[in-house]
Amino acid sequence: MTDTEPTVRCPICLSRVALDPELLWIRPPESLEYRRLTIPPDATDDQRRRLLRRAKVLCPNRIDEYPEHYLPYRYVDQSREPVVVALVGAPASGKTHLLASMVGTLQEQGLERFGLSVSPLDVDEYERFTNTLVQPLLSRGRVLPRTNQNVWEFALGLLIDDTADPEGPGRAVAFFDVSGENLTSSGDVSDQAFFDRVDGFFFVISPDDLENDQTDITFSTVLDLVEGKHEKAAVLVLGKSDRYRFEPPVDRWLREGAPGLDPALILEETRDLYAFIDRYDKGSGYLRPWFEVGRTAIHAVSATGSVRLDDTRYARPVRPRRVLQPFLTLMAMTGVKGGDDVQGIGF
Ligand SMILES: Nc1nc2c(ncn2[C@@H]2O[C@H](COP(=O)(O)OP(=O)(O)OP(=O)(O)O)[C@@H](O)[C@H]2O)c(=O)[nH]1
Ligand SMILES: [Mg+2]
Ligand SMILES: [Zn+2]
Repeated sequence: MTDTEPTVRCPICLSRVALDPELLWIRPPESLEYRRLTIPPDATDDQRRRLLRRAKVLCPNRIDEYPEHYLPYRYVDQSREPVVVALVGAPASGKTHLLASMVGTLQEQGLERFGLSVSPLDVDEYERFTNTLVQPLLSRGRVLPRTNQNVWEFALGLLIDDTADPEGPGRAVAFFDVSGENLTSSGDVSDQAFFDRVDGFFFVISPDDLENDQTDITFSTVLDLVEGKHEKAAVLVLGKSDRYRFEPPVDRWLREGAPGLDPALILEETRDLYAFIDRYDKGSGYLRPWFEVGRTAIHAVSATGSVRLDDTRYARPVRPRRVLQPFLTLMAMTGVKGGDDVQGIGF
């Protein structure tokens, strides 16, 4: 990539972003302030690489529709457009717990056995995510706070290498986790420009709403506004499925573990859960993503393993169940994980 031909679009405001190695920024995890990063001209390649894992680029923010914002250097320094993932679901459906438990489980287990190697796009932001969400949930059994209304940054950025493709440069993947409240009105959703750039969705189903015959407004608001859905991928996530651990067919899938990248098993789980959701759904729109998005699959997960004790704590140690499965399936459906054997994933 050259400085004159920026290839990457900012997912927050959709401006093209050029890379100027002379103008980089940094924000240490304990700080709120951005400051200039100067890389000494005599730095070794290794030193340079280490610094660039913490560096940020100020977005030109062409239309001035959004407050000033920064992107990780490694997001901008890509030869292919990064992949953008959005979590969609009602307030309190469990989006943030899902993302935090996914990252915690990734840190613990990795995905090397499935041919994926995952690293932070931006070390400082990743540490911030770990300190504020992953550790409190998984190490201290804390209930995470509900997501703030106005976020102008993605929650998490990862660099994902397909180890079966050693020549491949890896893909940058950005995960947006906005508050469910912000997904209930068309005005608020259209204010979030990243929805015009999304490649993959997690549509998180809340069992409480499903059982109470409550229509999911967030699914329909997003699906009504997003264009080109046939080109996109979505995993419907039956969240909080610890609630259904004795109920067929969810019990079986919780007991037997996860299908990994086996297309036949993913299809079997998807079929089972489609029938399960359809039984409760009674036309409330929970299956709309299935009909409208190009490639879809359905998985049951539990981000916590059990219900919370009170407003702040979980009764038992937090043990996520199957949270890496939606991640893996979405990486296969968005092409981050390539290869003939995963072509059949997504229905
Ligand atoms: N039983 C159970 N409860 C869960 C699980 N995941 C989340 N919860 C509960 O659901 C509530 C909301 O979780 P959040 O992750 O904050 O939900 P959210 O969708 O991010 O909510 P907003 O940010 O307001 O849109 C919390 O009280 C959690 O305790 C789970 O896997 N099982
Ligand atoms: Mg949230
Ligand atoms: Zn921007």
